[in-house]
Amino acid sequence: MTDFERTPTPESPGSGPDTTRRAGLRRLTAAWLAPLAAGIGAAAPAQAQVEPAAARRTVLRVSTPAVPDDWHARMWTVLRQSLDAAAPGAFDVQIHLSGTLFKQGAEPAAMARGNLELAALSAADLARRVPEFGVFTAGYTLRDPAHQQKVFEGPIGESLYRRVTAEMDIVPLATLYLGTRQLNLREARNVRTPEDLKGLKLRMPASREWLLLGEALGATAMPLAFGEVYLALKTGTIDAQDNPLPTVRAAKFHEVTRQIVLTSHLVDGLVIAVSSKAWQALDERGRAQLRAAARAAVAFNNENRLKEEAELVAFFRQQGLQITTPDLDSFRRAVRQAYAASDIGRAWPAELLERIAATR
Ligand code: KDO
Repeated sequence: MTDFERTPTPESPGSGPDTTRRAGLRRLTAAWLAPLAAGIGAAAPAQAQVEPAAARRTVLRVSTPAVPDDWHARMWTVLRQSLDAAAPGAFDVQIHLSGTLFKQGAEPAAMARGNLELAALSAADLARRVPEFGVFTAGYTLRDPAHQQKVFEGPIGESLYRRVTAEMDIVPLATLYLGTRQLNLREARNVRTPEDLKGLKLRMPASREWLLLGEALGATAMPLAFGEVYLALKTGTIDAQDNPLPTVRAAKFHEVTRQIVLTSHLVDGLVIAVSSKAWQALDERGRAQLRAAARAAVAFNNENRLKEEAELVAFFRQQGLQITTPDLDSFRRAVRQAYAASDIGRAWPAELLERIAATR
């Protein structure tokens, strides 16, 4: 499955004087050809029948930095299939992978501007406008995938989703399990405590929340886009990266690294969201269909990811990587202290963290 179909963006061909000239030319050619077409019959009427139906389809553009082989890239095809089955011909889901339409982190702004309809957004993306969402960027907040799903499916998720819609003009539909993030090192080293990561150049996604997490783990955090990580590991620009194991495999980071340290520092998730503009253009039925399709996509992703996550330690060992487990208590302690000392952590309502911890 490779889905790289590109739609015209405002910057790309499709507007401007050149297009106007081309459209004029097309009209002239059509006028010139019309008698001929009428003479031979079929072509012109068939065209006339197709166009109005196509014009009524709801276009949903998806942009994601995910690589084609990762579950949260493949799930978009499940979403498309679910919509096609529920409402044949009603939706046109256009999937752009590997950051080919918008770069990582640019999706919320593109959605608010009306240039993008669907995306899976990180907690760090959402925290920019809804700071409480940042609690999900903090190490060791969520216990495991089941805890994550309970929190997002319950009153906490519901009220945070409402805040996101009010502040960002996007409507969250469901939250997927991205996996549990682990450290992945270019050269093997003995890592027992955060002290052992001192001086290690650890790539993190580019936002202050992500960088805080990298520093809290004891490393020197360096911001870099996901699409640049493979090369940076290969050339030694960075010493390490962190991601869930299924992503390490899908992006082939194991080819350019020698060790995985099972810190399990973040039970990570992404929020599938639609732009408010696209949402408002749908009737009740269309909204229910889209919500159900997002849930089907999440179920597909979660099921496959959990299964694969359980198998990957053996796979990476086979590939020659060292897999080690550090002293997790010392990592938890260091992370807790780092967040307590930072402005970002102090800004989160303590009551929210308590309610998350109390969710069973
Ligand atoms: C990454 O850049 O490390 C990250 O895992 C961060 C996530 O929030 C998400 O953007 C993810 O990349 C992409 O979907 C690529 O898998």
